[in-house]
Amino acid sequence: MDRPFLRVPGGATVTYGEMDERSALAAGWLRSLGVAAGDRVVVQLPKSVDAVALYLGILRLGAVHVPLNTAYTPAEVEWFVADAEPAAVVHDAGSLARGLHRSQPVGGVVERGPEDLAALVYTSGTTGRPKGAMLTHGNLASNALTLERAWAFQRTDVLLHALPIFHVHGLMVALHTAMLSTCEVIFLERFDTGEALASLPDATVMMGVPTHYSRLMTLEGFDAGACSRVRLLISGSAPMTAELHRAVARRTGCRVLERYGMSEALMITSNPYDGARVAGTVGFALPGVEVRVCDDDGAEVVERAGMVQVRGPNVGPGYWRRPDATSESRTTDGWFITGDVGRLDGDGRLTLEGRATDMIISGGLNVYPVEIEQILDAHPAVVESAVVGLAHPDLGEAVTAFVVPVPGTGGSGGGLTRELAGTLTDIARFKHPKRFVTVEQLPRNAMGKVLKAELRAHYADLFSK
Ligand code: MLC
Repeated sequence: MDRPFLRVPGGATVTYGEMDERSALAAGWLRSLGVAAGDRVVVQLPKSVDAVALYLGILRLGAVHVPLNTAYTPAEVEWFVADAEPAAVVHDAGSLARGLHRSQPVGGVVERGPEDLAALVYTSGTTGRPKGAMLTHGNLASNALTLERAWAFQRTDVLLHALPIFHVHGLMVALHTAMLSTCEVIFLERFDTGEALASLPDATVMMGVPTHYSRLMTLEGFDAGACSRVRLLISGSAPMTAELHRAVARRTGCRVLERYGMSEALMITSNPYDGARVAGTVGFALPGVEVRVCDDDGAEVVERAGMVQVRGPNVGPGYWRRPDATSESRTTDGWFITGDVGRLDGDGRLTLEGRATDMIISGGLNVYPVEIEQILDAHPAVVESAVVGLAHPDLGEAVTAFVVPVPGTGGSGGGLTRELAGTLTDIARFKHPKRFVTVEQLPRNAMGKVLKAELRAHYADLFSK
């Protein structure tokens, strides 16, 4: 197959045939390290052609891919490795390149069934203890086939890819769909706004998080001319405001197609390819996927807000070695409880209205407040803290820490903030609060529960001032 696959700016274009060869080398290298079918392989690598080859090599061997955000600290990685118990950890691009160079290719593919595990994707949780969302080959295959059709991918497409490949969006949504249609991918190492804009005129499809689009909007050149070949702009991983949706349409003539998904269930709903893409909504359940909204008593409701639940071949079997968390996330009749609050209209169009948990989505990355609060609360100058997401023009939501200092410690100004920031070195930088606000006390209800909604409402404009 000499069809172009990954076009790396300033580098060569890797064809599908070359990727096939490289992934066979990656499989050979892993096998020489003792990796066998069913084994986990933890991967923390910068985005590269080799990293894609490694992913495909892992699947080729029947092993399980465990991608980690490159921002995770050694302490975080240590935790994931202890939990996943991998046969190998790949974190050095140089070793990978050398490994590919000297290994014997493994031709063919170790056969796997639809129930077999293909990936573990770690997500944090409301307790601060991350969980590995298990995804099977059946999940990956069904979602990719569905998306290829739903978004009308063709081999003539050129996908602009500036997402990281350690999450389902960049890896499983973008690359799988591209590979199924054997289209070409402009493979940018990271999202640089200027580079993305410069690549756009060659692209027919772009997938991104809302921050990518809001950053493009800051450049005048992001207009109908730059999008002259574009047939589809797709957004996901975080809600796109109706305002941004309309602004992009005015500027480029393209109505962004917003879709909704999560690591545990891949893609769940999508605005239609042909049909109304309504700003502020995430569209309809994808073919083969069922979505329902239930009230607190578990009764299905329409035109009313409730908990979004999903069922279908896209939903993974649960959390790695966490039967407790797995059963908590399932209804007794087997639906996956997303944790998102939404409303279905009579036609089945879903609008998301919030979250049942206080999870924050910053620039398309999930952040769980408890993880940060536990560290801040342990500081001797802190009585207590509350971490919330506040509206942010670039990130959608920005992690913000409200801190009650111990009276008389003098801990109210920049000194305490700097000290607290210094205590967070064991967690990834993207989780660090963008602002610390010292307050005398936290708002509470009669039961003593901190009212985060009140903090969010009161400080709603903190980042727009
Ligand atoms: C980077 N930083 C962030 C951040 N990303 N802070 C908060 N939120 C984020 N998302 C911080 C870094 O810690 C650093 O801080 C500074 O910003 C510069 O780092 P950078 O790496 O140069 O940032 P940048 O390249 O600008 O990255 C921003 C971004 C990136 C929005 C382009 O985060 C991104 O690509 N996000 C997409 C994530 C994604 O793919 N999500 C999909 C999840 S799958 P300091 O302090 O060190 O200077 C999923 C399911 C689904 O959700 O439905 O898709």
